[in-house]
Amino acid sequence: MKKTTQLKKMLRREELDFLCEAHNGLSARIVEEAGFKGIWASGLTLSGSMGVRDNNEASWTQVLEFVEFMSDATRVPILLDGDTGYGNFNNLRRLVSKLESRQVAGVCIEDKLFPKTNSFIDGEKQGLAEVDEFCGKIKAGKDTQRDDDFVIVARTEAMIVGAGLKEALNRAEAYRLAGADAILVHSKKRGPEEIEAFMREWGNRHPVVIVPTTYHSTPTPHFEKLGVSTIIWANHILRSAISVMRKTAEDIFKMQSITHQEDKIAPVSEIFRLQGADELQRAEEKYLPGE
Ligand code: SPV
Ligand code: MG
Repeated sequence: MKKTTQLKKMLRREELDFLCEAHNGLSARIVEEAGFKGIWASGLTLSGSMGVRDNNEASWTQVLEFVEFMSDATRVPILLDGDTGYGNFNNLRRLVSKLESRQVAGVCIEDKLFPKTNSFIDGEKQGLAEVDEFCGKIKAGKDTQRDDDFVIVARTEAMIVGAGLKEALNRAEAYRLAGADAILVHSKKRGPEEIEAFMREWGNRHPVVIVPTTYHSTPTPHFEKLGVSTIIWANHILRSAISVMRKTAEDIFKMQSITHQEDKIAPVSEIFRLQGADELQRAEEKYLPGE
């Protein structure tokens, strides 16, 4: 099944599904091998892994290059966190074409202003896009895609900026009518109250995606009962890598030796396996002239 179709079906299914964050080809492959049926190419962790801020400091073509490596490395669909679409409707049109050509299954765009700031940094100070302008962007994206199953998720930041439930619902409905395949509603509360309130009013009008980074202690089945379609675990692969990389670097620095690391870290052969080195060996035997 095409990656786009897989993602679209995942969003439309009654059952709860999950996307897990990855930020390069290697982490994407690890997430796929763990069993995830889809990948979130997170703006926060893509930028973080590049060593820059989540403020559109990396250009959209740099993001595209990373997500292309991720797409090449995996068979499950990738939903790119496309921030605001990196500009207006026209920038989004070009992004959609380029993502399709790289077999990226969908893009999520949020109703903030370019250049955006991460939702967990001074959320209240951030401005929202005009509803009509954002709806035009969604429509332009949908009109551009050549594959009917390419997915555009519209994300509202209404509750992040403190504009409230009513604004979030109005925006979500406008984005649904504009043609979005799903609505991502974001909250930075420590508990699930905003999501609960949203889901109660929204019903099952259209698939809803959530990102429970701050309200992580709510048991997952609760969200299924609320009717949430898909949960994104948005940043945990990079965060776990940071912890282990730091510990390893500090230990090696202190010990001036690597010998005590050997049983704690992946063997070199695991890098080769994840890179698919064996396929190249077979291809060399087939295509290179013999001795
Ligand atoms: C991301 O993973 O980049 C997201 C989710 O957009 S959040 O960081 O919560 O804004
Ligand atoms: Mg993001």
